[in-house]
Amino acid sequence: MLNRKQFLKTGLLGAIPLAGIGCTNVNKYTGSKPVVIATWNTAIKANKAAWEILDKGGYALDAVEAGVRVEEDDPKNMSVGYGGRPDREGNVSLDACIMDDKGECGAVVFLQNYKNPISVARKVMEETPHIMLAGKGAQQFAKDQGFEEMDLLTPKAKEAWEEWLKTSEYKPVVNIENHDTIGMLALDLNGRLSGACTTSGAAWKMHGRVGDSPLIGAGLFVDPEIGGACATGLGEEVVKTAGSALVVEMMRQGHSPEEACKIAVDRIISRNKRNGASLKNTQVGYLALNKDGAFGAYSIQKGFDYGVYNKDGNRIIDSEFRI
Ligand code: SD4
Repeated sequence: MLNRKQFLKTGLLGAIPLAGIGCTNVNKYTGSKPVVIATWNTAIKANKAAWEILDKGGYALDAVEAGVRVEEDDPKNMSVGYGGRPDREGNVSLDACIMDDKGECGAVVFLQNYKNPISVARKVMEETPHIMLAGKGAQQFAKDQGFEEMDLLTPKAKEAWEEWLKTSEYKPVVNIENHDTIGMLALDLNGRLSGACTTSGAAWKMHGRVGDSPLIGAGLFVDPEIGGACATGLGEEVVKTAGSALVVEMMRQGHSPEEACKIAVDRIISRNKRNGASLKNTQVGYLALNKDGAFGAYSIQKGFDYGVYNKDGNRIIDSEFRI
């Protein structure tokens, strides 16, 4: 699918049927289902796993869980699951949340020693009266649910941490140390929307720090009637502006997924501007998918990309950006 800029560049805009013409700021392109989208270029593998479920008519919730698990299991992805970069003290702690087509949700924060927080989050949603479990309680719950306990610190992540210890400076690097958290949104053939977001959080974070990724409304939000959104990048900025909920609300008001993401990015920019703060070293990227299967993205800085798998195949798209 072409994004808005590509439409404008190729002069195809006039030929494409637009929904909501006549209403200001409405710029919604026709989507298709099933479709899955996910943050960063690691999404190719993750989206493939999700697509295998969607293509058979499977459930969007199963698709997003299976999709993001691919990255949780992969030690090469150092922002998620097994092999994730540790905190300043050398501990790997994971955060994740999941949301289904009924608006139900589950989350785990500061989970240690279990590599698939997304599946633990799903169990929280399905097996408990709660939404979120943290720390030792989440760990105990994972154990009780039969998840396998393991050491998540790989030699490569340990080496990177030891290197960092030489300076011990907490200076997140745009698109590098906050890279590769996976947020995924899927719409299945039956029109069911679901989303998942999972991360090891900001590299070299303080022990106990939790970011946006497991927070419903910040790192992920799904309104089955409207669409879903997820975030990646410096979580503190996303939380301060209730990022993913804001994106969904903007879609509710008639904005296209890309426009909705742009508004949420602009909110971060204007907040920082008001406070005289620089965003030079800050990246945040949003992804959005509406209930028609149209999608879009927007980031603060250049360098954010995302994967889409729909009837047109599995590919990576560069996000539009502000700076
Ligand atoms: C966090 N948002 O914990 C996450 C980090 C991230 O790609 O997105 N990394 O702040």
